[in-house]
Amino acid sequence: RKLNVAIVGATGVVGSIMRRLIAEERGNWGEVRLIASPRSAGKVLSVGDESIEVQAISADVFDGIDIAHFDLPDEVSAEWVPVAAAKGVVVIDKSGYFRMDPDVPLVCREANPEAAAVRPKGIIANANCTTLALIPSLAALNEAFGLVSMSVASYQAASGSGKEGLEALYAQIQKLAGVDKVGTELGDVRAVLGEDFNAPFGAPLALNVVPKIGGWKDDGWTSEELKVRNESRKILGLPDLKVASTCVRVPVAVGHSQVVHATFEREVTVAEAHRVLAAAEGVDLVDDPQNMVFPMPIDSVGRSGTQVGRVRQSLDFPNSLEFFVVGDNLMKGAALNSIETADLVRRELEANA
Ligand code: 11C
Repeated sequence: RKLNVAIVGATGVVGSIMRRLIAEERGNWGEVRLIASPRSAGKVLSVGDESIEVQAISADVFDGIDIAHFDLPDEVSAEWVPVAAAKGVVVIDKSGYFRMDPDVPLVCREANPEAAAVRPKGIIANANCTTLALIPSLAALNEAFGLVSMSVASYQAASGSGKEGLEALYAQIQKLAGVDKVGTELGDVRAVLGEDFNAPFGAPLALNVVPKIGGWKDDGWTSEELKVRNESRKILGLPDLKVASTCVRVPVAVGHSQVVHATFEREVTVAEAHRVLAAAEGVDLVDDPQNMVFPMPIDSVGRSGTQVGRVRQSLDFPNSLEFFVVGDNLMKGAALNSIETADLVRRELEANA
């Protein structure tokens, strides 16, 4: 029989991409079930040309499901993921709640596909979108040259905060659009937007950058910065990898960009790095800067691969490379990675059936 799949959190911005991606591989699945909060129950959403009614989350709604993609806030996943897993469902969870649990694999197929098969709790975690944009290129470079440390700075899109973030950015742009020379006088952007526009980023985002993503943690770090460090170490299987990360929100709709300074066990030339990156799974090498060919978020929307370019051997650190990475935070950063992990599990379950 064909396996049955559920999308839990089907109504959000990632949920709509999940529905599109599942529609593209519809033939692999039996039933596709859409699940969301009781507020959204009864809505009818499309999966390709099928219309499917959204069901309210409950224990019974997981009956008969083989694999479930969860895209819910951490605290809601914490409650419902174990309920689904207890019913024998293999859960692929996009929240941050289970990622660092030693009994929950954190899977990115370009780095550790084998980890998907070892899931003592029946749960597989999907990493943070910023981490996932880095992993395909880092995994390939690590295998070739031995990654020792990395320092990253992110330029993250508003849609990392979901529908609310995207709508807030558009509303701010609209409000500022007709104001002559706005952004050239101290305080003028805040004065036009008013306090209401501080949500959800904590400050205006239009005509601005905000160096704070996620919650505050000890010693001035943000949760996002710690996720990049902890999750990269776990996925790459490098528990001692030295990582420095600063995460910044920029007024971009979709696509998380990152500047990476990565240090290897030996000297790495640009030609060597290009050769590895050009062959790497999940990486599009986009590196012809003289012709203005380099990764940019507006050119990465909807693409499956992560784009890598501006590769340079560091002038003062011969063992280090500088490069620029862009990944669609809703695709590889969320929906696509979950789909790819489900593909590994589906093949395994079908082979063992
Ligand atoms: C952002 N990366 O751009 C965050 C959103 O751990 O999955 C995703 C948070 C997470 O705001």
